[in-house]
Order: sequence, then C-alpha cells, then structure tokens
Amino acid sequence: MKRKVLSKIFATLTAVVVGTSSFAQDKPPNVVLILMDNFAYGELGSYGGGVMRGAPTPRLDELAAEGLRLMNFNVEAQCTPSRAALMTGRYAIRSGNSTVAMGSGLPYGLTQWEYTMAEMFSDVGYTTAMYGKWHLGDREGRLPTDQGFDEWYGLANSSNESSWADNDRIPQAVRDNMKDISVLEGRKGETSVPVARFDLPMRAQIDAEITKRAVGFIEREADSDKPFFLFLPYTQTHQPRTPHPDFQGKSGNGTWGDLLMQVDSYAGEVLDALDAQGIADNTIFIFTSDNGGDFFDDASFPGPWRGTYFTGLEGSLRVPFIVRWPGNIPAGGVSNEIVHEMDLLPTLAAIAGGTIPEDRIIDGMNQVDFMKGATPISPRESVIVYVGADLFGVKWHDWKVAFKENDVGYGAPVKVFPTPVIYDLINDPREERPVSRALESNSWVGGPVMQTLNAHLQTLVDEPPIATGTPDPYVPAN
Ligand SMILES: [Ca+2]
Ligand SMILES: [Ca+2]
Repeated sequence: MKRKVLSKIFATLTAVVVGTSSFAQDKPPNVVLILMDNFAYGELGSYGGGVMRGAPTPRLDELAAEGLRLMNFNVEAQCTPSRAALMTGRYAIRSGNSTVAMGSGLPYGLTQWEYTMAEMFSDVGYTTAMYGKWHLGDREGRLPTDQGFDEWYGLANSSNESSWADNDRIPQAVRDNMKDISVLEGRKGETSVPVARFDLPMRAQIDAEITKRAVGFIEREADSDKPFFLFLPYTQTHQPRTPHPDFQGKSGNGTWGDLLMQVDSYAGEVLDALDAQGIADNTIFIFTSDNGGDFFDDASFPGPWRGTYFTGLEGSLRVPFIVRWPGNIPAGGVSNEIVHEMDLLPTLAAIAGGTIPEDRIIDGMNQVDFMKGATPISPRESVIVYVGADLFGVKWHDWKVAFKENDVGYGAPVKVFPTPVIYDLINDPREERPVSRALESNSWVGGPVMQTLNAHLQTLVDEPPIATGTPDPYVPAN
C-alpha cells in the first residue's frame, strides 16, 4: 500500500517536472455511493442516533464532519421506486416503477431506454461497478450490466427472499415455478451467473463480501487512468436482519446495535481503502439510504420524524445523506434545504462532464453550486410525494400538503382527507397536528403547492408514464 502511495507521489512529481499538469488534477473525481436499505434518518450518531441506538458510528460521524450533512434529503417511499429515481433522475412513476414488484411474472425494473447514472458515468469514460442489491429487474436485459455497469455482484431482487430458501411451507409445485434464489455475478456483455445460494446463512455473509469486493475494486482501479464509479447498495438493514458472525452479539444491545456496528465498520473499510491508495481527496464519497426505516417492530428510528417506509410521512421520505469531497465541498456543513435523490444524476453529470438526455423529462436538479457552498440555497423547492402510484401529497419548502396518509407502511389503512391538510414541518415535524395554527394563518400555502402539483401533473400528460410491466424494447410514442 505504502509503495503505491509513494509511486503515485513520484508520478505526480515527474509530471510537474516535465511540465505537464498532474494526472490527479486532470482526472475527474471517482465516486463511491453507499446506498443503505431501509436505514432510517435517526440511526447515525451524527443524526442523533449512534450509541442511543445501541452502537456508536464513529467512522460515519467523522465522514459527516469532513463533508456536508443534509437534514432534508428526500427519497421515494419504497425500495424499487427509490432505486429507479436514483438511477434515472426521474420520479419512479415515469419509468413504470412506482411500486415494488409482487411477482406478477411481468418484467419489472428499468426499460433499456432509461438512461441511468451508471450509463452516464460509463459514457464519459468511467469504470463502473455495483456490488449489492439491485431491485430494478431480475431477468436478462434488466440487470445492472444491462444499464451501464461494467460488472456486478449481488441480488437482483430483495433480501427477504433469503427466508424462502429453506421455507418448508412453500409447496413443491410453487417452488418448481420459482426462480432459483441466488447471489449473481456478471460482466457487461455476458450472462450473469449464480455464484451462491441465497439462504439465511448467506444473508448474514453477503455484506462482508460486498465490502471485500469494494476494497478489491478500489485497489485495482486506484492507479488506472480512468476514474471510477462504485455503487454499493448494501443489503442490510432490510429485513431479515442478520448481523455477520463477526458482529453478532458484539454491541451488547441486540441485533440492531450489532448491525449498526457492522454498517459503520464496513463503510470504514471502504474509506480506509481510499486512504491506503491515496485517492480519498479525488473521490466523492456519498452515504445515504433508499428509504426510511422498516415497519417491523425491532428496528427503525426516524429521529424527529414519524413513519416508516411505504408511507408518505417524513420518516419515510427523509433519510441520512452525507457527501464528502475534500477541497470542493466545505467540511462540516449542515443544511435543511430540500434535495432529492433524483438530483444526484444531473449533479454528478455536471461534475463528471456527462450529459443528461434532453428527449425526456428529468426531474433531478443540478446541486453542484449548493453542495460546494457557492450558494446556501438549493434550487429544489418541492417534492411530489407518492406512495406507490398514489399521490399522497406535496412538500414545498417547510410545508407539506397531504391528500392521503398512512401511519405505518404495512397493515394500516390509508386515510383520505376530504380537504387536504397542511403540515408545518418546522413546528410539527411529526405531522400530528393537521388542524393547527398553520391552517388558520397559512392556508396561502395551498397556492404555490397546487401550482407545483399542477405543473407536475401536466408533465405526466405531456409525457405519459411507461406502464408497469412494459417489455423491451420500449420506444416512446412521441
Ligand atoms: Ca428499501
Ligand atoms: Ca439504458
């Protein structure tokens, strides 16, 4: 490791001596994007959790101190929609991914027509890899290597399938009709192949393997003349929650504390690999989550907010977001400005020199100036709140207008408000007081919110969403 750092310094010196600009300055930054699964807003120490949630999170707290920490970073409410929005820079309803797939047999995920973050990076010369949970399609043509990744390892679907592997209540006729539940591996242009049976013991192991592969990738790519995009959608802390044997029982506070230790430790291993290769300064490092916490009773702390994933509440939509880019993003920043995961595509494209398509609606906004501290204001004023294909409300600045509400993401009925309610997210962060002073003196909020919503609804008329289950090749009608 030391020798590599020295050789890098020597190469830089040589470049300066011979009068060319140094290689490190010319190369666009690498990007490491950690996407946790069902990891709620309040879990990290830097978000009010850590020891209070059973284990300190020193590595990720240090990362927050070195970078920018957002308090109003928004995502979609479920796994597949969130990943679709992240990858495409578009609300998930546009790509036919408004809900998680329920095994209908139709193809789900992204049509090849969608332009993903990985394709953007690939088109400007990045090496791209994904290790982890995809959940954007589970058949040939829909896997990560069909959408811009040079290689991948992990799960096509979600982690709950690990509990089906040895489930003796599944009738043989049903099992015969099920796909094998496997961990897959693949390279661009090749068929992905099963490399492990995805059962509960493997469930406990897979995030360690993801980390090992991430470290190996960084070691392999550090000296390349190409920058890299490394996407790490970890599989914990989605249910079933199973710490690796290395962490089982280590926190003394139960499964959640053990997992929190594991999450922080694995992120630390990836950070250490960047340091060891001497490339941390030229790497944008992002840590975030696909949606809020689980609805099962043994996990999920949304911090000051209320609700689980699969709801339209802030506890579903706001997740931790830390971005570090030394020398470019001021250290120690904290902001309550609205940013959405869809913004990452245009933001990272602007940094990497990529372009985003102009033949379709892109909802993401370029946040480079905001993240670099050139302005304290995010260009984003609003978020349309969907749960599935259902419109639940609109966030606009510090307000939310809700048309529908469910208190828990599963097994709870949806309340439909005959007249939309206004939540004041500054004074009522838990969204518990729909009839409050906010209604009396701030019903003006309805104006800008309804205008925002109408503009959004018009885009769905102008460019009809791709129907769920649409096969490839998809070609837009207009
Ligand atoms: Ca999720
Ligand atoms: Ca594509």
